[in-house]
Amino acid sequence: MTARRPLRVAHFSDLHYGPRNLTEADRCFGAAIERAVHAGVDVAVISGDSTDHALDLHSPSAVALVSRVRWLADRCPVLMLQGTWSHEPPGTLSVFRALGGRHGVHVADRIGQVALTAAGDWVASPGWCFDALPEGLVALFSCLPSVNRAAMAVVLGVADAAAATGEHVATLLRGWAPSHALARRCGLPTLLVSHGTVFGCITEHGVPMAGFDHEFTTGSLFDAGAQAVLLGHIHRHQCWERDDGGGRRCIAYAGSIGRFHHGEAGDKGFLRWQVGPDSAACRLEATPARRTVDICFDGKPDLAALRAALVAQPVEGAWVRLRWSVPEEERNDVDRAAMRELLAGAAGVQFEGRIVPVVRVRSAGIGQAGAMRDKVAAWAGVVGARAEPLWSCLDELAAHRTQRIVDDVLAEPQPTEADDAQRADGEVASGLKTLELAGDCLEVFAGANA
Ligand SMILES: [Mn+2]
Repeated sequence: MTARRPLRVAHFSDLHYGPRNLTEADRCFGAAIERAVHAGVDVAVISGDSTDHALDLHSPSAVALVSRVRWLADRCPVLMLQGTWSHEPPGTLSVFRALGGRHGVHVADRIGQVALTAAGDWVASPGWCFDALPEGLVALFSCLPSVNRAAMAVVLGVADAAAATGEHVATLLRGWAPSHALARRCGLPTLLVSHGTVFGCITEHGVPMAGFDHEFTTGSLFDAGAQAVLLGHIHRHQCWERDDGGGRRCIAYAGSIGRFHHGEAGDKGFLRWQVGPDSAACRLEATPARRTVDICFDGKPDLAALRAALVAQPVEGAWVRLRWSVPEEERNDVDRAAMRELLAGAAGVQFEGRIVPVVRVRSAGIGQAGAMRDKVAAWAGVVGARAEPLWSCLDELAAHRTQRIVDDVLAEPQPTEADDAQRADGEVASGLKTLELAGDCLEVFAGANA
């Protein structure tokens, strides 16, 4: 490796190994590292969230991830950065220090710098920054693991931690600038590796992140003075460039290695970087991430419309999410079996039905009424109904067993068509109203007796 040509870096991120993602993560990461090695990269960086959550050592996900990283370490030096603490609980990455391999794996789980030597070894700074650059280095890496929000809250207080985090991070990044400038003067590529949110970035679901508690701004990252900024955390690839006299500099999220959720836009992959002392450029290399398809219905899913949609966009081998929203009374009319049959060629099908609940008027004051008769009157007042017909129902409920009432109602002569015709519309409406009232009244009654 010579320092003359740009350093070739493979940048992987957000692998999220875990039982739920194993197939997708391992297919994509496996393809990515093979491609990176085939392209002859000098060094590999994994910028956080290698795991999705704490993994047992005997889990297939742990075995698969360890095997892949070992395979990589046999071919080039590897730098692994600590990601979000809930995804990688403290200590998760320690096992990779003992992995062995032809090259070392540097685990960056604290703030610090690390030099890559011509022999492909890692030399870590004792503190947060090198006092003097070590001998024989070919590239300088500054590492800021995911900021531990809980630790920040302990140190700064809960109220101040969120907003103050960005300021502390900016101070640290500026603190690294002199060492980056020194390395650049020595003709060395400088790289900053971190994991967090850049103000104004766009998530994989198209949401702009514009809160005031994000770790970074593009300004604070460029102020670190590194030529390349390799980021993890946001699962969508995106980059920012600047050329302000120090040559082209670039900040980039690699994005997640695979497509782990429905609705994620854009290609998935890893980044191939070329970083020189005064230049940086990256390019996304796509991984064989799974294809997802969203089909949405405003109301009840329409099978004819679904058939038409599948002709327009075949879902063979894709992961399909079908969404609908129906009023509560139509919830049982959705034919899931028929839809499943139409989607038989898909690799996976996820149904997301939203039930729009029936909104009931709360009867204010009903709780204060003592007697059941008063409760019914209060309720009738709120909904504008006549209470009198219900009082006779109440009396009957108090006097007779339910079955007896039902039997009596069924024994009554059914109205003839002539009777029906005689009824005024208003009476029908009032009858319906009374039935509704009776239903609610029974609920109240049952509640009172419970
Ligand atoms: Mn992640």
